[in-house]
Amino acid sequence: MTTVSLIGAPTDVGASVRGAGMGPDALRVAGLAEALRAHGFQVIDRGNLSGPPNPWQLPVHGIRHLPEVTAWNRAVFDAVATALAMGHVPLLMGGDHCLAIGSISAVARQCRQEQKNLRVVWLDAHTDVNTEAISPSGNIHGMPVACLLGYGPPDLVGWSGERAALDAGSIDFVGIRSVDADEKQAIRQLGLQVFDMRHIDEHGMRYTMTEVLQDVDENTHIHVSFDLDCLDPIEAPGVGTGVRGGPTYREMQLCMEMIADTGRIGSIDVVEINPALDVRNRTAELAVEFIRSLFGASTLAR
Ligand code: 4U7
Ligand code: MN
Ligand code: MN
Ligand code: MN
Repeated sequence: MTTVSLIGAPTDVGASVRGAGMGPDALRVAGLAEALRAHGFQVIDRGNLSGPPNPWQLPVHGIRHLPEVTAWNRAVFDAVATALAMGHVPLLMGGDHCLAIGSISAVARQCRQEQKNLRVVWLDAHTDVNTEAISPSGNIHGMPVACLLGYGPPDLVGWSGERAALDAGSIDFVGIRSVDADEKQAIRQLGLQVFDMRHIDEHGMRYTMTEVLQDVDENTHIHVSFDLDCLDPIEAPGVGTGVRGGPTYREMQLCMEMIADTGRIGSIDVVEINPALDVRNRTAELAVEFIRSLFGASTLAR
C-alpha cells in the first residue's frame, strides 16, 4: 500500500506577497488527508516544519532573505529525504515555491542512490529559472529551477550531492505564460523543454502531456512540482502572482489524470496557495481535487 507523507512548510520567505505560509493549514482544512485516505492510501500528516520568520527585508545583492530561505529548505530537504528513505511518497505542502530547492534536491539524491530515472513536471505560470544576476524581483520563489540546475548562490546549490540536482533534459514545464526577458535567454541557452500556453492552445493538453511523459518507463520516478498559479486565476484566485490565461479546470484534470496513468508518481510539491487572497478556501479545495486525480482517483478504470 502506498503511504503518503504530508510535510507542512508554512513560510512565505521566498515571495514578496505575504500569505503563502498559511498554505499547509488551508490544505488540511480542505481535507487533503481525508481525500487520499478515502482513495485507499495510508496518509501520515507529519505536521509543520519550523523555520525562521519572514524578516520582510529588501534584496541584498539581488536576492531576498537568503539565510531564511536556506534554513527552510534545509528542513524541507531533511523531511523529504526521511520520507523517501521510508519508501513513502512525500507531499510537500508549501509555502512558496522556493521550497522546491530542498524537496527536489532530496528526491534527486534518492533517485541517484536507487539508480532511478527522475522526471520533474513543473506545473506553473512561470519558469522560475531566474538567478540573482537576472531576477527582476530578487524573490527566491522565482529561482528554484536555476538553483536545481546548478546556477544560484552557493548556499542553495549542490544539495543533492552533485552541483546540479537536475539536468535540463529531465524537467518539463507545463502552463507557462510569464517569463522575464533574461529568463527567456536562460531557457534557450539551457535548452529547457517549455510547454507554454501557446503550445497547449495549439496542440491541446492531451498531446502536450503525451510529449511530457514520453520517456517515462518502469524505472522512472515522477516528481510533480505544482504551483497553483499554473491554473487560470478564475479557477484559482488564492495565489500571490496570478497570471491570466492559464489551463482550465478540465485541462488541468486531464494533465493530472495522464500523470496518474503512468503509475510512476513518486513525490509532489503543492505550493503558492495564498489563503489571504483566496475566496472561501477555493484554491486549496481545488488543489485537493487535483491531487486526488494525480493519484488516480478520478479515473473510472481505477
Ligand atoms: B512562482 C517573477 F518577475 N518571474 O522572478 C520573479 F514576474 O513560484 C515571478 O512561480 C516569479 O510563483 C513567480 O519574481 C514565482 C516576476
Ligand atoms: Mn513557481
Ligand atoms: Mn508561478
Ligand atoms: Mn507565485
